[in-house]
Amino acid sequence: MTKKVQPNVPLVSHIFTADPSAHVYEGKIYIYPSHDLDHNGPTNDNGDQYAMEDYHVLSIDNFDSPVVDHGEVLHVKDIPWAKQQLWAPDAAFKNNTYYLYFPARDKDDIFRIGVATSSSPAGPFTPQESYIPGSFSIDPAVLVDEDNKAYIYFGGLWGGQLEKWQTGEFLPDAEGPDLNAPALGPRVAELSDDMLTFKETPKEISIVDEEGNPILAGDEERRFFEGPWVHKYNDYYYLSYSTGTTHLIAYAISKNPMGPFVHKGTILTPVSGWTTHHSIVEFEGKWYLFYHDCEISDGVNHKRNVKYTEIQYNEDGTIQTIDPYKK
Ligand code: FUB
Repeated sequence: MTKKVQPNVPLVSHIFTADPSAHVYEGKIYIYPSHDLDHNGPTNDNGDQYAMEDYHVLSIDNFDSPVVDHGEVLHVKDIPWAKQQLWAPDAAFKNNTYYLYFPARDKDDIFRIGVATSSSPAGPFTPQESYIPGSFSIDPAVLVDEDNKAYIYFGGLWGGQLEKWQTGEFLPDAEGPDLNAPALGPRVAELSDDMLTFKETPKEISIVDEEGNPILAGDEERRFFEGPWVHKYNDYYYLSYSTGTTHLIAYAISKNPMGPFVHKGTILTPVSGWTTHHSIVEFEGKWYLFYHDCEISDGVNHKRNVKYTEIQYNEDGTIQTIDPYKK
């Protein structure tokens, strides 16, 4: 157990953590992060530095409480289909069961998305024998909507391999679209009622500007890169995501969980380190952004720490941009 949490301060420092997916379960905030490995292996655009092997679950009773680390809840050696790289996970609750969705490379080095289940939000989680049929790429995020339908959003460029799936099959040498062509969007699929398979072939989400024109691949301040997250506010679906190379968390809104989504602005300006990855959650009437930077390692990209800060909406539903280092 660590001392009381504070905004914009690493939640824990006894392990490296990243990609926090926060949810309120049983009246507490549960955080499902990646668990960064302390190693000196290769670093490249393929993401080999992110060599994670297991997941821990963190929780806080509220924002005046210490953080509880519930320990290792799933290890790659216990996932029959997975070879390596347990990247950004998310959790969902339905059917009286907690589901952990996670990406990993399969035995052919292709990223797939798996599911593991538990009767407790703190795990441990038991993985399914195989990955979700038809799944690919990284960064799953699941929204269980008010009508109890569940949607899984996923995708990531570069190491996340999304470029390689443009035809619907894995083409190892495929490149991203021309810079003047529409950017690749994250994928979405409704989940089956048992939450273990896709109900349909995943669709590509279109992100457009205020005039309805698709955001282009060369528009790196606004185009999707990785880390999709969807939350609901005032009957709108908010899709937020990392812009990767420009290090922003951007967002777009829609009345439909499958889009198209209209780009609205920036939620978070760049943090220390190359990546950030976030989630947004409501707790006791306020809204919070969980994200990561590299403060505890002084900027080493694969030794990250999760943090949180409050977000504010304007009256028109837009979100105020946060500078994570502004005092
Ligand atoms: O943590 C590994 C990868 O880095 C995640 O899957 C991406 O979103 C980025 O944060």
